[in-house]
Amino acid sequence: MATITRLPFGLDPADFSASTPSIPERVITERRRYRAIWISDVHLGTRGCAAELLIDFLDHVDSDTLYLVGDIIDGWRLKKKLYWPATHNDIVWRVLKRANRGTRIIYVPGNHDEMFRQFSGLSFGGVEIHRTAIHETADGRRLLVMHGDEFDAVMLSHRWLAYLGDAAYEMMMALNRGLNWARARMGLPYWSISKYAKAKVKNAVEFISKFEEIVAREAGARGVDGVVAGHIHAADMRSIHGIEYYNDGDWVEGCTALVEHFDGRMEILHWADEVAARERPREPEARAAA
Ligand SMILES: [Mn+2]
Repeated sequence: MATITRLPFGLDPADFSASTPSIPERVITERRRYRAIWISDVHLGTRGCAAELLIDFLDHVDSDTLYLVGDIIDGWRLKKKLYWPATHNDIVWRVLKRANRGTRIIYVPGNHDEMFRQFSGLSFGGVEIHRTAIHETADGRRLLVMHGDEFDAVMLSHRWLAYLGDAAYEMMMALNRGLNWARARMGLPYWSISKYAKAKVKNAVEFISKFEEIVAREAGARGVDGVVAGHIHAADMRSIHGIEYYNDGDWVEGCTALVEHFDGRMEILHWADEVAARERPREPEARAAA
C-alpha cells in the first residue's frame, strides 16, 4: 500500500511519533483484548467530542483490528473555527501509536471528514484509508463496513440530522435562554422547547429505523451477511430481513463502541457506564448482608 504524509489540517504522523500526549497513556497490565473494534463519529475538532472518555477507552482495550468508521475529524467545523484542544491530539497520538504496535487500523472516512476520501487506497502512519471495507468475523461472516452518509440522498426529509455532532443543540439551548429572557421582559410566560424536542425525538425514531432498513437492504444487495455503519449516532445491533445490522454509535453523547470477541460474538460497549461502574465506591459488606 502506498504511503502519504501530507494530510488535511497539516496532520503529519512524524509530528506525533516525536511528541508525548498531554494525558499520559495509562499503564494497564492487561488491556481487554478483542478481535476487532469499531468506533465512529468522534467529531474531533468540536466541543461535543467526549475526548477524555475516548482516551480512557483506548487505554483500556486493544484489538487485532481497529476500524474508524468515519466522522473521526470534523472538517466542517474545523473550517469555520479551529477548536483543537490537547486531548484531541492525544486521540490521534494513541491511534498512531496503536498502528505502530501492530494493530491493523482501517479508516473509512465519513461525510464530516470526506476530505480524507481522496486518499482511499493509501496509508498514513500505518493507518489504511478505504472508501468501504469488508470484515470477516472469526465465524466466517462477511460484514460490509461503511459510514452510512451514502444514503443521505434518500433520507432528504430528515436533513436536520446532518448537523448532529456540532453545537446545534447548545445553540438551541442558548437561543431558548435568550428568548425566554426577552419574553420575561415583555411579561410573557416561559416557553418551553420540550414540545419541540419531543416532536424531534419522534422524528428521530422514524429516521433511525428507516436508515437501518435502507442500510441493511443495501448490504443484502451486495451479498454480504451484515453491515457495520455509523453516521446516525445510534448504537444498535439487530437482524433486519436476514441481514445483521450493526451501528457502533458515537463519542459525542452515546460513547459506544462495537467489538468482536475472538469467537465471533459481537457486543456494544457503553463506555460511560463502564467508567461509572469502575468508579462507584463498593457497597459496605454489612449492607449487602442486611
Ligand atoms: Mn456522518
